[in-house]
Amino acid sequence: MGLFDKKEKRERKESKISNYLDGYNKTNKSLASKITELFGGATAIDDDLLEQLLVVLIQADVGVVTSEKIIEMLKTRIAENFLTKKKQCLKALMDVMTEVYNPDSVKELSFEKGKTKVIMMVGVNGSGKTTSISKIANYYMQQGFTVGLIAADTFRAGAVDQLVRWAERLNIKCVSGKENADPASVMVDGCRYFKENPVDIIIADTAGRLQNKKNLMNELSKMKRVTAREIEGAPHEIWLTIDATTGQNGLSQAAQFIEATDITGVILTKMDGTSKGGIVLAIKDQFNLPVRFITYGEDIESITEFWLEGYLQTVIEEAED
Ligand SMILES: Nc1nc2c(ncn2[C@@H]2O[C@H](COP(=O)(O)OP(=O)(O)O)[C@@H](O)[C@H]2O)c(=O)[nH]1
Ligand SMILES: [Mg+2]
Repeated sequence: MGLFDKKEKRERKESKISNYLDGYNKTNKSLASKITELFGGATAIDDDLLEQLLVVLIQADVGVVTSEKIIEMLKTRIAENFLTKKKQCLKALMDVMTEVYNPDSVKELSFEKGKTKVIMMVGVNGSGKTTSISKIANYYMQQGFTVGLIAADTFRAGAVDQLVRWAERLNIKCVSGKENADPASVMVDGCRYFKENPVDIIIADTAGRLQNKKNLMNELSKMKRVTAREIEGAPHEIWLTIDATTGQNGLSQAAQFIEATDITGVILTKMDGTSKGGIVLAIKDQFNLPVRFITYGEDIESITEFWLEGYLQTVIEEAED
């Protein structure tokens, strides 16, 4: 890697963090302020404080299991290192959250110019698949990638049109079938079109029907199978949209998708509508899935790549000793 590449990579990383913070600051950061408030009012690092911290985490959608795990780990660190200052304890909390998220287990996304990769977007209806596809397309186009779309959500009236309109605005190709067409056949058409007219990233919309798990599983595996037949190694990513405002409920719906297919990452949507950013930790700890992007508005720019350091910086603000 040349010197220039390194510099470019570092700059990209820095701009990613600042975008992340900008994006996240648009949400109302209540987890952070609750933690700050809790520590601000505490007189000592004791069981009582940790008990209250547990409640704060659970209320912020970290989930009972993951929250209890965090508190246990924190207790051990406090005891082993004789931590008595609030600042030390907050630092330990940040370390524990990092350990729970386990960033080393997350492989970096690798899109390459001139090498077609396919992203399949799945998720419950209304969770933000179509909107996120447009945002992600725009995001990668700004980085110089070429992007094409496949509108394979043929079950819902208007879903195809919605994506086609976005593609027009972005001035990119969207391969679509008629409403009620077999989604797998639209997928095949799309892959074939982009084999003739290559792009770096193909993003495919799918139907989010959740009639029953068997049905969902069959449909998603068919989509996967036909895509793999057309493009080697595809789909390279299967991203699941989770509406952050639905909290633990959203997680149990997400679980059905996770059981139905090989999800590789999560797009956490509608972060502007919730103060409960803790869901990020629950998703990673419970499903071992990284959050790849968060979205925070209806505007096409309201998206940012997920960045653990940025996230934790917003969760744990500086507290006075
Ligand atoms: N406030 C907010 N609304 C969003 C966000 N993402 C999507 N939406 C809205 O959520 C609704 C459903 O989104 P859509 O992309 O159609 O969901 P799909 O059914 O999964 O494809 C639409 O009204 C979107 O404008 C977001 O990040 N913030
Ligand atoms: Mg849709």
